[in-house]
Amino acid sequence: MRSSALLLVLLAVVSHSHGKRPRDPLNSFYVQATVGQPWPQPQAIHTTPQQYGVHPAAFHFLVNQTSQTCDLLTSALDRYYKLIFYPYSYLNYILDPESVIDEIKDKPKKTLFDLRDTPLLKRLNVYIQEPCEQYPTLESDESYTIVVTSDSAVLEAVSIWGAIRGLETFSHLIYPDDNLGLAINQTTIIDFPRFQHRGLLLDTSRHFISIKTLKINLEAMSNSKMNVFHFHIVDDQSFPYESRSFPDLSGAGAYNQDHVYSQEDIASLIEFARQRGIRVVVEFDSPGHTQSWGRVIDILTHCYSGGKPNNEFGPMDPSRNSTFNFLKKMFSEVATVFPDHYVHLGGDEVDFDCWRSNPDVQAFMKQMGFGNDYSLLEQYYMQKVVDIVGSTGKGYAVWQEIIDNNVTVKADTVVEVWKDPYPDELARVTKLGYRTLLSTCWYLNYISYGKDWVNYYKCDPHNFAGTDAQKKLVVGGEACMWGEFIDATNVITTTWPRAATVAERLWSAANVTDPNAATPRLEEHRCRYLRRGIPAAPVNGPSYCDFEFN
Ligand code: CP6
Repeated sequence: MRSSALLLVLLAVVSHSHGKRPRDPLNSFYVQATVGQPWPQPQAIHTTPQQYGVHPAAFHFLVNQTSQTCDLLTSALDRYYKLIFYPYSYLNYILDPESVIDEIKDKPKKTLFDLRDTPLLKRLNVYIQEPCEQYPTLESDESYTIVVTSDSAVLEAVSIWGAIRGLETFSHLIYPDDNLGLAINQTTIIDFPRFQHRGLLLDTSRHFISIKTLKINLEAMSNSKMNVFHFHIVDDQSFPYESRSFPDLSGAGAYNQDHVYSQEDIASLIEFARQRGIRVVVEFDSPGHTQSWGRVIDILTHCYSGGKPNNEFGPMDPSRNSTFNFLKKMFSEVATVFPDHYVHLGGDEVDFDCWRSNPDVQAFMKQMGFGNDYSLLEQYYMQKVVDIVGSTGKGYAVWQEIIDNNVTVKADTVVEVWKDPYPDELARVTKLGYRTLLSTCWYLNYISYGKDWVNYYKCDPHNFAGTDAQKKLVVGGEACMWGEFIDATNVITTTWPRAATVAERLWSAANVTDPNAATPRLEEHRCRYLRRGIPAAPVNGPSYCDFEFN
């Protein structure tokens, strides 16, 4: 960033920084939250005990005269103003912008008259260096600095995305205070992410999740600076994506016609994500995990037993041209509907038994000289799919099996590691020169008693033997919430704040690893979620929030 000298000075003092502490640090029977501390931990933060009052009638955002600006910035400023001063009304407002802010419930407890002898923070000056991009990308710059001194604060960023991250941090610095209503301490922050890809996977095939709940999840992601929504939209059990070219896919493949995402739904979700600097990377997993696709279109392998088709179906049928003609149409549509450069092509857990049983597939294997090695057939299928998707101009992400089975993919392919032992796999994938993502240790769908987040917190994507060049190929990671036991009743409470601990691992410096130091801040973060209307579950054992969820 602009002032690396300042960064060094700040890093030198970061260990002395003293935000507000819990009120009763001696009580060890329950966990107490910090006050005004951001989550995830910034790269460098220095605060002093000097407090300023923050009042809705005295404070405003200002875009610097020489700053770049755009609709993304003006709407972010509007949102953060409401989030800071009217947190109880905020979620309703963003889900339905026509709804009115309930100022009676949210009315500030202090008047400006009460605060007449208090130093007040009057403005945050926002400055963005570069013209806004339309959509965030893997390469986006999310760095920012915040300086809160006197009655003015300054937020500087290279890009709109950095400004959005900085506004989130700014909102964490402001805390409810008995004397001042809302307060902020004198603070300097220099911040940037350790990893570029900080994702969360939700699975909408095993259980449908409404657009409203997906938006609440996106809001929760932006509160923890996560920036990729991995939309595992279809799978064996259901096909809720309403395709323009193949409407019958959801017609027969969805659980029912209320359990479908229309093109408008998808567009509104992508826009909601864009406003928060979140990429939507959609996954159309194949050749396995495609049973729901096969209910109306004849693209799956017909399985045989005793020399006859047995009415069961396997993975996509690579022996028929019609399969690939279908995929060409399907993926060229997907390329236009989802603006992100990347599409996730899946490729995991392909079962060879059905392929083995089918005489046409057997003949094809012979014709291609694959012998009995069905991983060569998988390789052949995947090669065709990546070429099809590559020709639409898109890049792609795949699950690790694709590389394990020696498929050659484009140099910008992102390989997602999900199996143990993950250090070996990260070493293997990066040795081949591919970019990679870690998800193995962040399978949030495993639910257990106790502080399971400590294990997420300890896991690190650089925890493998490799050169610096290999480490640079790790672009980040993803928390995965598979949907077998998850729907709108529990997706938010089960994902949050557990995913936030992954978010801190992926954003904060490599040496931010102490779960004991993180605990009071995580407690504050969870209480902040509640205050903002997001039902994040308790994860630290006994505790309370000043604002409990009702
Ligand atoms: N569905 C798909 C799944 C899983 C995967 N792919 C999965 C496997 C093991 C666990 C959780 C989820 N349900 N399509 C693996 C990438 Cl523990």
